[in-house]
Amino acid sequence: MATAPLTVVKNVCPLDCPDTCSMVVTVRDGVAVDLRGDRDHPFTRGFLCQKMARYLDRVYSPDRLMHPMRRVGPKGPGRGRFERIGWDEAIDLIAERFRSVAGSPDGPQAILPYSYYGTMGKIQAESLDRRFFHLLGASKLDRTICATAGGVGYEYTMGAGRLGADPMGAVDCRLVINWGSNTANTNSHLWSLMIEARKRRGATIVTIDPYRSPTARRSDWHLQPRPGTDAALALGLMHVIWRDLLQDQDYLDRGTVGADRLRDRALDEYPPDRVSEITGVAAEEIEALARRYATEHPSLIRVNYGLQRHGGGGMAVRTIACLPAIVGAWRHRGGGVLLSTSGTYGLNSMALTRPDLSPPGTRSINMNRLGEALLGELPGPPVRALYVYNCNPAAVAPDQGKVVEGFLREDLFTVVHELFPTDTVDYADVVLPATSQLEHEDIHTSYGHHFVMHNPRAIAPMGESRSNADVFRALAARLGFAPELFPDDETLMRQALDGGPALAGIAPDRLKEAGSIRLDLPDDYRPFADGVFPTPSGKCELYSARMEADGLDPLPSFVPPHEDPQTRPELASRFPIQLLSPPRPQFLNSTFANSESHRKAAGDPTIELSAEDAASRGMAEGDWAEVFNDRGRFVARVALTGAVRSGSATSPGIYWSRLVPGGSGVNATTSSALTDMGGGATFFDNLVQVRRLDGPPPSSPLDR
Ligand SMILES: Nc1nc2c(c(=O)[nH]1)N[C@H]1C(S)=C(S)[C@@H](COP(=O)(O)OP(=O)(O)OC[C@H]3O[C@@H](n4cnc5c(=O)[nH]c(N)nc54)[C@H](O)[C@@H]3O)O[C@H]1N2
Ligand SMILES: Nc1nc2c(c(=O)[nH]1)N[C@H]1C(S)=C(S)[C@@H](COP(=O)(O)OP(=O)(O)OC[C@H]3O[C@@H](n4cnc5c(=O)[nH]c(N)nc54)[C@H](O)[C@@H]3O)O[C@H]1N2
Ligand SMILES: [Mo]
Repeated sequence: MATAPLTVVKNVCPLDCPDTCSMVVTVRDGVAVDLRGDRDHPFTRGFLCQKMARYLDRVYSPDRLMHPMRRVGPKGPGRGRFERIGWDEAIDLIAERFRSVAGSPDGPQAILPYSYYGTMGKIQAESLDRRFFHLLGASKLDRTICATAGGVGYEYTMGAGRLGADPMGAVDCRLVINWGSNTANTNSHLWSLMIEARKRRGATIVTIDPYRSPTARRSDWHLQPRPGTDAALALGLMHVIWRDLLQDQDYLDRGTVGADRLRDRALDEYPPDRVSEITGVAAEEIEALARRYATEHPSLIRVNYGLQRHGGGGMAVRTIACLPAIVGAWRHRGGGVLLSTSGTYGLNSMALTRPDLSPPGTRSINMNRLGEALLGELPGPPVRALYVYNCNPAAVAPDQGKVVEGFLREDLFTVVHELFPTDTVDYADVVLPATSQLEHEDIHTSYGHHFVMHNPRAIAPMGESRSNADVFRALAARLGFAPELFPDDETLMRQALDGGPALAGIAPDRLKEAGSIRLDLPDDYRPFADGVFPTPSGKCELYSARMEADGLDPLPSFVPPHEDPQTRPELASRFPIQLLSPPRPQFLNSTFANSESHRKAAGDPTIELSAEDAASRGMAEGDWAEVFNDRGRFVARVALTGAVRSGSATSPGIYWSRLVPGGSGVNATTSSALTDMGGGATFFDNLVQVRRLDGPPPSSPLDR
């Protein structure tokens, strides 16, 4: 905490974003008065995104939750339903309820923790919370809402889910492909390196996205496939590369297994004409991109999350991950594919989270099936107590109608630890106030660069707020758990950093002093330049025996979306529009969607339609429309941006239901069906119908 009247500290952006920025914060008399991007940090390079530039508004927002509360009114949105209580009473209420559920015939597995990455900090997001729920014997949560489909597909191929090209090397590239990646918004510091590559090396920036996203608009070349058809597109590229003998045969021979079998499949089954039919991308474009990809080096494919959120998302990422090996892109500085860098760290997450403390045989619940879990549709005991932190599931989880129906259960005991009165807080029995990133200590890794970072506490906690780790210490003490398993932050930091070779020499003291330290990696980091991969065969597995053993196609193939108009014509006759719902640049998932300035910049919820689809429904720009399917509905304003093809639509999110007309968000229509691998979410695999709303839009829940 600041003792001198004026201090300058370096904090770390807590958001779930690959950039993990270093922020310079000025504190005067204990109050943070300025916050900006760190000029000295090699990846942050002096700028913050439009969301975080106003983080101080969030820290000092009058809407912050300032003290614990318990529910006195009915569950659901509406004012005056909570009353203030003290921390002791709150901890007592939770401990008592956990004890009684654990001691009942349903047992401790009727308790479910539910969290994601409201903060990415290791201490606040995955340390004492895990230990606490393991010791309690609670159900485990499979954290699948974001990255597991592609992570598993990539891992089968490469042997590690989160090792890839060095993002800093993007500046050296001559060809950059944003594949299902809205890089300009969701990874803006990598985008700035891509722009620099364009300036310095004349790099061509390509974007592959069914939506003409801000990134696509600013690229040199935009390919616009039908949603969920990326694996077919990648196989079409392979067809052309092998047909025209453009492959890097030396790299294929040394660094891969199964090249001949993959070549045969690509040549036999994925000629450009057929791929064009599946994807809607012209055969000439497929030919042209294949030729450029095979011959222009260094080339980077930034494969991100957009294409993973479909039924075949795992296979799509696996297929794309094969491409650099076929053309030898890994040889070059900056070349290859980048999904995530987080596997480079080797942080000791076992020591932090202690999975050994969980009783053997404890069930795991897939977080994408929260609705089913709360409505008793999954095997095992019912969920009777839920503890939510770092997450806003009432807004972000799929099949919102089901999730809300579950949350409304009178017999469900729900705790929500939050900074703000979110949609999820509306259903809480006990609300706990959380600290912001300036108010607690943490350490950070990143999934988009290679620095380890320390976040000091810069100001005192606002009101009575407490950090996640502090609350678990208090709960553990009340339940009589061994205190040595709930040590101070310093000890946790030391345990986490006692990890793999890339962390050599990075101890808490040195990290605190430096703020940010690059992992012990060569300057010219090229993880697979020599064709050696951490797979069972030691090579890039174009053919995967492990996939075969797991009952999957061992070769890359096209797995259509669950709700694909080509393969589900009967469904598409009722719901003809494929709806994508990626985040808006002003929001971070649902974070900031309650902030006045961010909401003003974002405007009302919109649905972007093609002019043709709008006209055939009698809709014009700005009209309110109802978007619906068998799962649910939401309302949004029609926007004719020219950014989508007929038959698809985009509704950027994620708005809070309690703050929008109609009281539900885009996730009222999304499905809790899972991906082919990794149990991932299929948010963008979503057929809907759209109709014009006559008259004014319905009121929002808080207007009632
Ligand atoms: N501003 C901002 N930044 C963020 C976030 C945020 O909410 N706001 N969220 C953070 C988080 S948690 C994550 S996981 C990342 C996500 O980062 P990105 O992966 O960039 O995420 P999206 O914007 O969801 O999807 C990227 C693009 O994929 C497209 N897409 C959808 N379906 C398909 C498809 O079938 N094929 C192809 N080729 N493209 C498709 C979408 O139209 C979208 O433009 O961003 C992080 N950064
Ligand atoms: N339709 C659709 N749905 C999506 C997506 C999409 O693109 N389309 N994106 C998906 C993706 S990629 C993701 S990652 C998920 C993200 O879903 P969430 O992880 O729920 O992310 P946020 O909406 O940012 O909510 C995080 C919450 O954590 C709180 N928080 C922040 N710091 C702390 C802290 O220190 N302690 C506590 N207790 N709370 C804290 C914030 O106030 C915020 O309300 O959403 C998914 N949902
Ligand atoms: Mo995410």
